[in-house]
Amino acid sequence: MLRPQDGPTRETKRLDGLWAFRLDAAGEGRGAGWWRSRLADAREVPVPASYDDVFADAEARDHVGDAWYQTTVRVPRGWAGQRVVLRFDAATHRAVVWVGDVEVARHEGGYTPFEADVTAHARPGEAVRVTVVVDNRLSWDSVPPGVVEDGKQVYFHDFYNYAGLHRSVWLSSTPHAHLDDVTVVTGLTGTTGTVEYRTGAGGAEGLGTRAVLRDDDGTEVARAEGATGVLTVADVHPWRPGEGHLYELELALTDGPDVVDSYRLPVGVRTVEVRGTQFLINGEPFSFTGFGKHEDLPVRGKGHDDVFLVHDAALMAWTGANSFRTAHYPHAEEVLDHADRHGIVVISETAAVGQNLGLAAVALGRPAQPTFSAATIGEAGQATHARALRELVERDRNHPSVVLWSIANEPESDTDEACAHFEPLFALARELDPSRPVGFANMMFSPHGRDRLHAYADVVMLNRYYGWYRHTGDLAAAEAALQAELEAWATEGKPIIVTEYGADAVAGLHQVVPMPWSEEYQVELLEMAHRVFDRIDAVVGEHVWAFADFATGPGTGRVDGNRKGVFTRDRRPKAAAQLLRRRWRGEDPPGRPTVPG
Ligand code: BDP
Repeated sequence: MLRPQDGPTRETKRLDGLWAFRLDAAGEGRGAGWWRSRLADAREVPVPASYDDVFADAEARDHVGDAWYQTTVRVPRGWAGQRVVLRFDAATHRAVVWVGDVEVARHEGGYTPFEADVTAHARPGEAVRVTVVVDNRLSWDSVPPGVVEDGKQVYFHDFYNYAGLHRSVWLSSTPHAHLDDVTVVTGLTGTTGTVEYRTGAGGAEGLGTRAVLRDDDGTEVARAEGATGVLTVADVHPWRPGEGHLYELELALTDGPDVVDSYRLPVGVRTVEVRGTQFLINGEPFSFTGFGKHEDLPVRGKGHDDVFLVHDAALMAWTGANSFRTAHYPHAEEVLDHADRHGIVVISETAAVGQNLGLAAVALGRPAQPTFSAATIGEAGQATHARALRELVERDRNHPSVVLWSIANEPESDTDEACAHFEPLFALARELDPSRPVGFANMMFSPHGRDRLHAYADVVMLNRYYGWYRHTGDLAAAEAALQAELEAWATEGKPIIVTEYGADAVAGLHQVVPMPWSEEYQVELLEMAHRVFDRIDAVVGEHVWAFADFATGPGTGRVDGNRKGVFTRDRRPKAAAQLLRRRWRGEDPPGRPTVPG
């Protein structure tokens, strides 16, 4: 699947804006055929956005089940004779789509795109009705998992279950003979770069394929013929952290001298490799500094927003962060495009979070249940996880910013059943993308000596809360415990990235003698962790949890959401932001905020 784009042979029309909307907690719409006519009793909802917080009522906020979206779009007249495609960048968590009266698509998984060829149902020059039903329920078979009990959605992860059309919706045209897939893998040998490309096409029998690579000033640097090939770039300008140099690969389907279809893909030439305890980018050791980051905003929920895309990147740059993890699901593709252009390094994660009922028993008081079993996450849940991983890799594999796949966040990782669930997923990730390392974020209950999944991973990724959930308020004990555990992990001979560490802090709560929840305690906890990281060579990454405060479900440990943000939910810095800037940029605040790139 290729993303919609405007070019000599393709056009796009974004369907964002206000759509008609109706909640359907009783689940009547599917039986009654609500897509067959104008949605009755509808209110307006913005797309893209979560619907949960925009209406200021509990009905939307606590909704469980179907929600209906509808709009009308006029198919451009100029698209006559073209193939017309309808695409959703995300519909959380699953959707069915109709054009007019006809079902055109069904998709499971809230954070990856899907599309339908709607040529037969969308006549150029005419208006068509597009109806979508989005279901926010989580089950044992979904990723992430959950259960509906007494009409209430229960889930085992620590962020609000926002739902809706979170990203753009597109109508687009392509020629009937069209490129429909491209994969690039890049290499570096000395000053020479290589771009290995593989294309797929539909209805293109008898047509040729041409690949032309241009530098950012438009100069052609390499060209090849064929659906697959290798382009060689002398004196290559690599993509590297902090400098997102991109070439442009123009692919064309050709009929003799004529171009039938053409598609452009930005390409960063870089390599990623794990060697011993080092994480190498372009053969050079790389240390991750940055955050675990949610897509989470007041009112918008998980709706993508370019304002905060740019603003959050500016704030991360202000702290000196060079990277972030897309916790705990694939983020909007615009975020990765931006990271590509600005040399921001990304760990890309599936939405497999909360696959840990041992943790749920302790943290949420859930009954003890096996996580991976026929009655809980079984074969169907495993198949959904595999599909989510496949869709993530297929979506993100051409982004130079993405250097590491995270298969899951804090799953159960110390049982035979966990091994049986995960071993095939690690194999799948490697089969889909042999060019990137693979890992998962391990949780504290599975320390070194107990965890078994790290054996499959290239990188040890640890979420550790010494000084917060353990040794609360006792940073001396926390320091000794963190040191001992990291030393044990270092014996594995793999790079260690601490993918989460941190403390809640309510902005404005200050204490001379720091206690948990104050800004000072958050600073002291981070300083403690940094002392430990600096003593252990195998630690090649520190991602503070979290970039900003974010919404969660209700809980006695949450004050209007999770407060482990270094920034508040409205992006004001806590004292910890200043500390990170000093550590990561070596500069004393206050300084001038800088926009990356
Ligand atoms: C970790 C999770 C993260 C939570 C965090 C916390 O990976 O999603 O928000 O802890 O408790 O367990 O703040």
